[in-house]
Amino acid sequence: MGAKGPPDLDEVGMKATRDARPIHRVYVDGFYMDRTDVTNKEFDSFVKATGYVTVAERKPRGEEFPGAPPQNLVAGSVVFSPPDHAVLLDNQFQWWTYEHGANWRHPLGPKSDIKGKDNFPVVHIAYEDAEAYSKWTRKRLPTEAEWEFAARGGAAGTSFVWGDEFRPDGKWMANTHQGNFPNQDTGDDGYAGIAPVAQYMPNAYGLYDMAGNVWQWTSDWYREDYYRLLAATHIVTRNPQGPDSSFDPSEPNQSKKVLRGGSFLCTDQYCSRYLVGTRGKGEVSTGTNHLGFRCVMARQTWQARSNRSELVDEHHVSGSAKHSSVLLLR
Ligand SMILES: [Ca+2]
Ligand SMILES: [Cu+2]
Repeated sequence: MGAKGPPDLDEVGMKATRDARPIHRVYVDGFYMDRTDVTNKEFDSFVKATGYVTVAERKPRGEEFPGAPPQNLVAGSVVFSPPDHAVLLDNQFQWWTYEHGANWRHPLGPKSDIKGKDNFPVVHIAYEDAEAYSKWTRKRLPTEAEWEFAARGGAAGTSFVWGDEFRPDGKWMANTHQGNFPNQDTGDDGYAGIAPVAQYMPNAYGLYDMAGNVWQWTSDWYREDYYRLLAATHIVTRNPQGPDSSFDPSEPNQSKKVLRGGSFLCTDQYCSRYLVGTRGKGEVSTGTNHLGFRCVMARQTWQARSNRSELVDEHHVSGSAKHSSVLLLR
């Protein structure tokens, strides 16, 4: 696991590969993974069946935010709201706003909706929302290692989930950001902002959007030094589950899980997180309009559930995660 990148990457924006080193081997057992991110339509079925209310739709409780004036305790979520002019990339609050009334049904705020967007990834999903959905489908969230293994599609050490060239034959392979970040999104790749799922080529395992479009939750706690700790053991960890707790030196009081994949906002001007192996992080109760998820299922669970023994599309893979196989849910 981990990411390589051009050496000057360390000097740009968010320093994409600093917490993704050293590159080290891990082992993961075979599993099934959703081909796409969970869509609005799928999430809607869950909400209809269970009456589930997402974190962004709940009024924040005073006890959780001692000292906050009551008028500030309003349900909402974080929305990308770019300035109309170029800004220094030193403060993300220039382009992120807490928007009252923003949630999965209203991704850009109360005046927006998801009509006609059934096949868009669901967004404004906090970690517990993603977990609740996973349980309802009798799946679970992937570990960070499972996610990266699946994303690499059987190729070890490439820069992107599709290979080493960002645009092979001039083709766009993922929904990322073009134009000047953050104030201008030219949509050269076909989409300014979010795209429906599965608009670009899948990776070699048949998984769509494992780079770009929306970030995806994993079940691992985020620690900046986790790869150094794992690598220092000098053993190939089997099915790593992440550290026991979260620690992000830049925001030490927040509990964060690892995010993977990058989003429609990723650009080499700032975060470059469409590079496979790079890591993101998200505070567990905070959703945004560029964060979604997909689920996995253990091989045994799938077999028991589908009541059949033959495996669909099994790949035996060498490379960074030897002996493993990824099994795709269709
Ligand atoms: Ca785009
Ligand atoms: Cu990004």
